[in-house]
Amino acid sequence: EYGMEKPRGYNVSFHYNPHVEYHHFGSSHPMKPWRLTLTKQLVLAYGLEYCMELYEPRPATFDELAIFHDREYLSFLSNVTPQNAKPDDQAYLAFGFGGDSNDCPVFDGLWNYVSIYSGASMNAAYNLLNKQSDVAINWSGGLHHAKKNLASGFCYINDIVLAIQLLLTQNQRVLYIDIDVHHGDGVEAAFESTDRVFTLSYHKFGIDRNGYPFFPGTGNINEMGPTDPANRGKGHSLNIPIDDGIDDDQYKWLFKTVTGAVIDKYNPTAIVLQSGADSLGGDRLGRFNLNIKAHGFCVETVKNYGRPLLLIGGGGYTPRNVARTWCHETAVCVGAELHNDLPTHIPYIQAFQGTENGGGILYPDLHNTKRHENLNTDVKVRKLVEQAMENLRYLEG
Ligand code: TV7
Ligand code: CA
Ligand code: ZN
Repeated sequence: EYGMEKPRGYNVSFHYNPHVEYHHFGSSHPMKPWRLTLTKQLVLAYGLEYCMELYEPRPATFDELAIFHDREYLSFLSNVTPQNAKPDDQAYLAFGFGGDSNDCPVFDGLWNYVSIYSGASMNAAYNLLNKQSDVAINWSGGLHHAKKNLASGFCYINDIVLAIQLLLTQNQRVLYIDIDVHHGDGVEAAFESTDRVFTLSYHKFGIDRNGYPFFPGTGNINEMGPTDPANRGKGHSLNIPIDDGIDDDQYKWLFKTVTGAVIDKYNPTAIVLQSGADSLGGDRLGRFNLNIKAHGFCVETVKNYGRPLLLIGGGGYTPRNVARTWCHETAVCVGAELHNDLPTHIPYIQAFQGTENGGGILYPDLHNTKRHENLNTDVKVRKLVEQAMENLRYLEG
């Protein structure tokens, strides 16, 4: 079907509203929207804007967000401010704000922030629908933990669910792939009762020394969606639980083998890839030991299937490496190779210089076994693939 099309230009679009950068979760909070400023600076410094269409999307509206989210939740989210917030209020805690961890703080401009990143994902999805783009990119999105009436894990609005809902208007089957180090639980939950979306997440899974499960604590290999045979969504989720310290070769093999099998069996007409950069080595919250090019290998692998692709961001808590990775992956999409020496005449160049910050190059070695020893043996990784293949048998008749 795809091979029959006559050759034509390959279009990549970049959907970005710079106002997203100016929001702050709080000084000690690991989620830093200015990592998007760094990303944009690298993309521009390498001249990648000449290889794609740039869009500055408007913020999503209340009604657009209500296609997935509950109106009572949206009313709360759109009205709450640091000044009027009552941290002991029932609604406040029930909707996932504040709490002991303060994962989802109420900060200035919160509503503005969520409508901007959501508007960008929806704008990107529309570009795929009207065939203006083959690949549409929104690095400000990918907030995969948000539920219809609950903020969770730094995520308030689930822009991924909203974008997939748009893609479903013209696609019979959408594949969602998630390489953020955390389980893509919100997207999985939103589509658990349909066979028109297949969700595949790779993530760290397990109990830590302190007795807490790695967030959000779900996504074991046996979690494949609903178990009721009458539920159409049965078997339409695949979770790949991974231990600390996985290296490039293991991850690349795991990703290529499992993702390839899912695409072959499910045959999606559109793909959404959440490319959370917290699966890199040296991430402040992550546990893996991936280098930038191994992370980018996942993007390249998916892109090469030639289906309409929505590429979105997600986690990523060491900003300089988030920027490096998303710049590299933008280049992968347009088919450009980037030189390793960073252009020096760029704003914020100091963020990338010095041995601590990656020595002024695009591809520093991030593999660090001192920080996270590799607990994944090759035998374990092979067993995981075997179990994943076994799970995929549910997709057959
Ligand atoms: C998509 N890890 C989001 C990932 C969300 C992870 C968590 C923090 C954290 C929050 C802070 C903060 C932090 C240094 C790190 C279960 C608890 C934590 C018991 C004490 N510093 C994405 C969410 C995760 C907030 N949450 O997938 C303000 O780390 O683990 C938890 C929750 C509650 C119970 N406590 C442990 O990447 C974007 N939060 C500093 C300030
Ligand atoms: Ca994941
Ligand atoms: Zn994450």
